[in-house]
Amino acid sequence: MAKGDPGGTTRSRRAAPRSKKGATGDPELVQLLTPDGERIESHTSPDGTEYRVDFTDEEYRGLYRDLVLVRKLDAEATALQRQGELGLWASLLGQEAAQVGSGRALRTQDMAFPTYREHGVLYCRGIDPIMPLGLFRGVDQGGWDPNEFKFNMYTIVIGAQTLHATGYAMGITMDGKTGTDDGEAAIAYFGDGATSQGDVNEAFVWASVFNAPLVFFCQNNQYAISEPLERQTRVPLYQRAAGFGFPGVRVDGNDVLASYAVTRTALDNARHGQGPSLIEAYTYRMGAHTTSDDPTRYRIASEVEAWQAKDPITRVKAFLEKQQIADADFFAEVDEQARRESVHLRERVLDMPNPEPVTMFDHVYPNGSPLLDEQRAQFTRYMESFEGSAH
Ligand SMILES: Cc1ncc(C[n+]2csc(CCOP(=O)(O)OP(=O)(O)O)c2C)c(N)n1
Ligand SMILES: [Mg+2]
Repeated sequence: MAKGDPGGTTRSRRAAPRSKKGATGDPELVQLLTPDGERIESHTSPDGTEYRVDFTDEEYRGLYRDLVLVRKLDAEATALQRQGELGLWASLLGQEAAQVGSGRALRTQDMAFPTYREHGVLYCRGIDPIMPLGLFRGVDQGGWDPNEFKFNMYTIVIGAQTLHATGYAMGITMDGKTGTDDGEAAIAYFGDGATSQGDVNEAFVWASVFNAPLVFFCQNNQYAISEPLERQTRVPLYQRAAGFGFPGVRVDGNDVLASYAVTRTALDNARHGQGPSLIEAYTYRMGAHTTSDDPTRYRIASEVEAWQAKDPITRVKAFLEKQQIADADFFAEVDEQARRESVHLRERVLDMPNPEPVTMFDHVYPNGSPLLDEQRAQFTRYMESFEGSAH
């Protein structure tokens, strides 16, 4: 899908085939596309907010392409780690719709603060998907410019980025950049486990009382490594927002259309000066926490199978087929593009040069420091001490 303003233009649109209200039987869960690929025209939340999307056929096909590409690139990264080419990989498998839906809902001026798993959002921001692989191969620090792409560096410290995002969003207000259609907003990604962190709760307080233009986007993938959701909360996560004084909404995180709709609404509310909100994208981590984890130790196969039936890509494909928006040639062409891009990704990873060890002192401070210079010199002498030896 091209970067820009999908769902908000006036080109010819495909109306939702039929209205199918309350398909999940859960009025609190925003869903616009069922697991079977049925379109739900709109969803009205208990607070009266109506969610709907209005995409052209081309835009629907674009979302499908995004989903397939990010899944394929992610699978390639997992394979590279298994072959010893990456130190670690945190797979997004199962979370593609939450990431592509929210990522495409961002407007160009919006700033995103990711965790370590947001490869799909990174892709939507127009960043070369090779970038995080350098980080996980241990040959660079990530390498993209957060200001250029409006996508901050990956953050491994659980929840810390919600504070960074809150400070950034408060800055947007101080700069007077809210209140209009082209105002700015920020979005902070985090997981279900992160909601137990002090940082996240402090971010909620600050964003609330300063009315910061910020969307808290929680991907509830049901686990924090091996800890299941019931060890984090006794109430649905989106309801936590009420205690902090801002709205919360739960969306089907395996539904790319609903994820797009709720994020677009929340960001637009924020940019118009209506303050923060919390989105709980209800989803599932289909794979391991990272390549260092073995999920068979703490969850049963039937649970994984139940979520396989809610796969975020299968339902878009079913919809495109049923509505004759895409044919077999289109699906084959997308698969071929995904194959080509993953081969290209692999080739570029294998070509990554190993950095000189001494370069770890670069980029610590913009203008260096005397202490750092001293450490670099000491390290250089240490490395030189090995020259000519067998070690
Ligand atoms: C402050 C901090 N504590 C602990 C960890 C170790 N750790 C890494 S990932 C993780 C679980 C995070 O779970 P969640 O927030 O649900 O995100 P998910 O990985 O499921 O996307 C933990 C505890 C860490 N990185 N940072
Ligand atoms: Mg989690």
